Amino acid sequence: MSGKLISIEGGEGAGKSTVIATIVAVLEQRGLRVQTAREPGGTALGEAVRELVLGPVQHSISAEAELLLMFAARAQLVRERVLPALAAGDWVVSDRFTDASFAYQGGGRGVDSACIAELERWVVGFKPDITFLLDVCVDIGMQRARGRGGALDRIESEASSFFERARVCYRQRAAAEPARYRVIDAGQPVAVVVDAVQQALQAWLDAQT
Ligand code: Z5A
Repeated sequence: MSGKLISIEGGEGAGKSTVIATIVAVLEQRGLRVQTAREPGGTALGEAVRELVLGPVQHSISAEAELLLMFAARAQLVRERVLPALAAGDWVVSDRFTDASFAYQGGGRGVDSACIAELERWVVGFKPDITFLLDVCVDIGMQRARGRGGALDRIESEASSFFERARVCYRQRAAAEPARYRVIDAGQPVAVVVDAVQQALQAWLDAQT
């Protein structure tokens, strides 16, 4: 099987980290070579952008600047890691990808989705082969994320209405692209969420061969 890109999306505290470990394990059990990445991040430039957009800042960042920074990190990740990996037959599991820009900068900040779609076309040029959306209500996700302790980053410090808008956008995108998206009810216990992801992934993998 040729390499493919799998992305995991969802609000904060949705359980992406837990699910990614499961996805990697399923793929490796099938003898596939797997690389993981996160967005923003995954390259030296991307991690520097991550620090810039999520870390404590003394200056303001406009919605448009934030969007372009996300795409700068993505441009580097795609060229430095994703495309070479896929060309070598490796699979890439990414903690967030372009859908996050539609959800957070589009839904959350109100940037015109047509501008984001144009950046996606120009900078990336493709979509993940499959996207798992871990859908959980904002209050529960926030409780989980805050339960881990530590300081909130710049985006985590936004009001819950921002995350509500991002969630609506994610769900609308999933409804518009049912062939690519698998929506998982991430409000359930971890074991149930992991099982749901495993089943959806195995079924999709079986259909690829
Ligand atoms: N962002 C953007 O604005 N535009 C973009 O284009 C991109 C990103 C790419 C970085 O994302 C931020 O960048 C993000 C969007 C923005 N900001 N926000 N919000 P990130 O993925 O690095 O950060 P995050 O979404 O805040 O990650 P997170 O809070 O770490 O979420 P998670 O990985 O999904 O959660 P987790 O670490 O797996 O779980 C959180 C806790 O909940 C942990 O203690 C778990 O044990 C617990 N947990 C997980 N699942 C469950 C269940 N099912 N039941 C009970 N407890 C659970």
